[in-house]
Amino acid sequence: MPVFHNLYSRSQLKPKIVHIGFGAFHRAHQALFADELAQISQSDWGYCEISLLGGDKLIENLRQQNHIFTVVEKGVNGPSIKTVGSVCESLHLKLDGHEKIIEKIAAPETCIVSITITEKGYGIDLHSERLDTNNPFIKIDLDNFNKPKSAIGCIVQGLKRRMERNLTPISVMSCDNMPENGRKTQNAIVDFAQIVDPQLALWIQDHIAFPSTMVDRIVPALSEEAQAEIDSLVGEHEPCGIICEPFRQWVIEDNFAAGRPEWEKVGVELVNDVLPYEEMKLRMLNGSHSFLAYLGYLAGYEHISDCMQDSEFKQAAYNLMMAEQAPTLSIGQQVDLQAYAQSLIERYSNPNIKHRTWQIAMDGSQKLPQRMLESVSWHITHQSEYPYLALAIAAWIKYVGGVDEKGQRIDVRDPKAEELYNRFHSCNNEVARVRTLLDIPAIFGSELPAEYQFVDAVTQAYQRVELIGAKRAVSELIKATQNSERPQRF
Ligand code: NAI
Ligand code: CS2
Repeated sequence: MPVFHNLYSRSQLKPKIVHIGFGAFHRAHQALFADELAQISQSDWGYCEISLLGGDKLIENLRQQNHIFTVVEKGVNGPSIKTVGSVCESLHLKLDGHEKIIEKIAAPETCIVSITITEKGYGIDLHSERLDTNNPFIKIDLDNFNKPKSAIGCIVQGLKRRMERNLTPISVMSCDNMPENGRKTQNAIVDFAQIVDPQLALWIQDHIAFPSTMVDRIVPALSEEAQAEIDSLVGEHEPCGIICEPFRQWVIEDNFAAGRPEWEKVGVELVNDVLPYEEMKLRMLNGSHSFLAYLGYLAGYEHISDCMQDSEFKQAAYNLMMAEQAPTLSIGQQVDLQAYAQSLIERYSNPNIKHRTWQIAMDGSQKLPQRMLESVSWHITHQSEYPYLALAIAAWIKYVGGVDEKGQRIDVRDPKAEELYNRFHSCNNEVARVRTLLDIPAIFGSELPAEYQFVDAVTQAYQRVELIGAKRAVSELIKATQNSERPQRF
């Protein structure tokens, strides 16, 4: 059990933030910020953790450790060990049932419900940006609203009780990697409420705040090797520990209905408009991450840091950021994007962070729009070229076909995995295969697949990947673009 030796008394904390999604990221990010704030102030902002799907063993272990856990930050010069004490309570759907979870959201002392449940957890159609009522989790909850199992269903039920009991309105804050994550969360919740109780939908719209956030810290899923390393650093088995990089960033829209922690005291940026930061991070960081994930996986690189050992992959990631993502961003006046790209390459190169390309490749159907397709649309409007984005989309197509370059099966994890596989294997030629994968409105919308040049660019890139493999396709693209006016140095 980790020994708590931080500077504050944990009894000062109240579970004023209810967090849904006690995964790797939350532990190394929001929970750590709250801990550091309590160390330097009289902050009483503690967490009640809620997990709805999987992770019941983790919650049991957390309870056995009095909700204290370890975060290990690993830079290039070795680890720094932090003990986090900001969590006061925990609930799990399987262990505690839905009623306790709903009551926690409705509790008078709850001020903020925050969320990290992955992009797919919201049940939003990425193109209409509204609730997808055919999403299996949402459908079940709409049919049985009194016993919700999804995050959206639980929050709506909790807010309903707050309205009925005339309690203070609260804030619901997404910390997932989606642009305008506040507005999307609001859409999902209001659309759900509109179906079950239109009066509640109006109350939510009028009273609940949905601040948007930009969140950043690379926190790989825990491997057996990482677990052994944590245990050895802590001196005993620490099943709730997690390893992450030293860098972290959190930009929050300062829009709260029932107060908020003084996060600015621990380096959080509170701003009026988060969208420019979200777009910068999602396109520069997550866009290049997905590029490296699909091409790197196909080229046989297990980790992002392995990709960085290949000078051409490193150059390609930088070229993608500077030539095809940076020009699409409105934040370029305020932020030195070249320095930002450079810092991302340094973070990816950290040999002590083992971030699997396979992990990042997961859920591509939920990630491509904000990471790549918005940029493609920008280039089409501005009549500029986007060969790195086209190559990344082509590599995604090859990847979701489920067979790698050596003929081995790929374990494709995606809510649309079956549909993607079936579409891929229903075609016996490359042109038709690209066409049928781009013709998925929930991913590509209706405008992009109608752009002849887009379809052609992806088809040609896909044919190159099939013919010469991912590694050579990257190498040839570097050569083909090195004499253009694109920045070549990092
Ligand atoms: P994780 O797999 O460790 O945790 C995911 C959590 O989401 C789990 O608690 C799981 O129960 C919950 N969840 C998944 N699907 C759900 C659903 N349909 N309904 C309700 N809960 C669901 O993943 P991790 O690393 O914590 O990442 C989660 C999200 O955090 C990412 O998808 C991303 O949006 C955001 N994030 C992650 C970063 C990272 O480096 N790991 C960095 C920045 C943001
Ligand atoms: C990654 C992100 O898994 C992924 O898709 O691109 O989780 C990435 O590590 C974080 O956004 C970094 O902040």
